[in-house]
Amino acid sequence: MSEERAGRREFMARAGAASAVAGLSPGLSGCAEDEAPPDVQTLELVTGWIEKTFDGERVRLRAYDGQVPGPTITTRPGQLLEIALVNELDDYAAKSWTRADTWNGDHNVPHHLGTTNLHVHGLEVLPHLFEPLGTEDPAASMIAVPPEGGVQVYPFQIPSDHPSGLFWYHPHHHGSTVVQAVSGMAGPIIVEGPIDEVPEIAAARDVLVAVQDIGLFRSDDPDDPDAWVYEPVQNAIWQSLASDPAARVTIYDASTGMAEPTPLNGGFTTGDYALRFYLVDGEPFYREEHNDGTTGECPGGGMPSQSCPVGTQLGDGLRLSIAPGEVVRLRMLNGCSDLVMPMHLEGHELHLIALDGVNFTAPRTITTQYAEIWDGRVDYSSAATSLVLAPANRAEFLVKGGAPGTYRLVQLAHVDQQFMAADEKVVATITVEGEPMDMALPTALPEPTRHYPLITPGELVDDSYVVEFEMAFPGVLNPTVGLDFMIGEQIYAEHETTKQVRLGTAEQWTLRTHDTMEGHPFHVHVNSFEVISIAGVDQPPGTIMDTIWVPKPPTMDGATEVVIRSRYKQWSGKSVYHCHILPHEDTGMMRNFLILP
Ligand SMILES: [Cu+2]
Repeated sequence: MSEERAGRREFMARAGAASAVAGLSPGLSGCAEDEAPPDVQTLELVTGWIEKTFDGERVRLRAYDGQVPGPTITTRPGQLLEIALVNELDDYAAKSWTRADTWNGDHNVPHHLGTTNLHVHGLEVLPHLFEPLGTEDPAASMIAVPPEGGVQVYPFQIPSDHPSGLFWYHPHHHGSTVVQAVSGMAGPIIVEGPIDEVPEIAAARDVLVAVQDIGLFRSDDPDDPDAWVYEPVQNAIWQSLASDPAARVTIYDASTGMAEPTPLNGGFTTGDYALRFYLVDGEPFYREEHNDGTTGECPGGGMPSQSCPVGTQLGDGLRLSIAPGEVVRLRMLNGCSDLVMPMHLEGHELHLIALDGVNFTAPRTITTQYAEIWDGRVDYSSAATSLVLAPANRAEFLVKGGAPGTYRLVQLAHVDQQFMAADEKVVATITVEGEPMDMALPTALPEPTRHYPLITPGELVDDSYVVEFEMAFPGVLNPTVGLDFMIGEQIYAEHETTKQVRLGTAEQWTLRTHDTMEGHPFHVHVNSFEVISIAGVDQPPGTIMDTIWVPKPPTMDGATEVVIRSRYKQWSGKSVYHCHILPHEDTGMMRNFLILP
């Protein structure tokens, strides 16, 4: 153990003691003597670089605790989950590059790529993006844990009525979120609780299906030119549509106002990489590379033909063997930076029990249908024909083994739903084999009490707020990035807060795409929402999510709307909502809002 490490352990011990004495956990301080001792879990997450080999390529990744995905954190309602985030990323010291001197100071341009923080996505805990934790100051700054040893302790009090299900964690420092997340920094969180005690669920094998993408370019390090890494020099932009390979990577020059060509291999990208791997539970199952701009054709014809990702399936994805009649519980995370995943399971019904960690009161049985190209429909009722997981969505579903055979869990191909067309990918392969079993499916599930009773129209104090996603090309507000990703025709302003809500009230918001050529996934922190309707299609009561795909408008000047309702239940403070396509978020598609006590 290094001295530095020992110092940290000491710090952790002190942090634990401090929380007990100084009341870092206000929810626990009033315990009567005859009550059970406080339930506290203290853990450390350490960020740092690791190296792996994917499909014969040597890749350098950013990781939590040396793992991709990061370690699964298991917690439960009522627990004080104290996480010390220790940042051991480097100070972005790529050997051949200068760093901060190329940053123009605009926070909607990728910057401070070694600085990080932590977001526990979907957990209904105190607002934790701005400092100090839970601050109600509308002008508060975002938590920025510096590289090379910065530490931030997060005392997350898990509410006693917190839903039990699958959540996840990832970095959320504006300007470095996508670079870190698409390098490997993401991990699952499982909240245990009432859903696990349903006998049919307790009897089922629990299988994690965590999907991530890893975006890469050839290293510019002269000492390590064969490695793949995502290390864009600040302001170096990957010109994915440039037909001249020599002009692929440019750096914006404020003196000329032009993006000037560079000899660099990689720059910041709003979605496409020289090489990308898709991982399931850390193993690559799909490889995507750019053609060279002179050969090859773009799959699906969704993009100009000179430059596009061309993909190859690697193996069968996650392999799962189940018996005929056996029930397994799959928990799937779409942790990808930008890919919407419409899912189809061959030969089997999906018995959907939860979305985004909040279970329904009864399973919804969905018969997904194969399509060569997904039709773009998003529906979470039993009439759905695919299970759509936007970036950041989770779905928990039961599968009961049918006739012996091999069945694929497929992400359907799509064209024109997003900026890039997406090929079909096999995420998992289920082999039904062996001695038959006779396991039952549940018919009723425990009510997730935190969200019940559901919000009634009479409870709404505001039903007119609109969140509108727009894009502009070329970028006017963000010329360095070259594209404007906006909400309400503005890009992100860290110190401004325009929307306020009040604890104890509920609101209905309309999410809308307009002036954009793709769909955008809306995510809001602190309180999950009930989805009322998607593109005019009513959703079943109790469809509680924290992220929802807002499909693209039918025409650029048309609009598609999603209607949601949220109750501001427990935590006040400054928080955010944003697009969960991470390159969009990092370059401006985010807004602050304030939950007033
Ligand atoms: Cu977006």
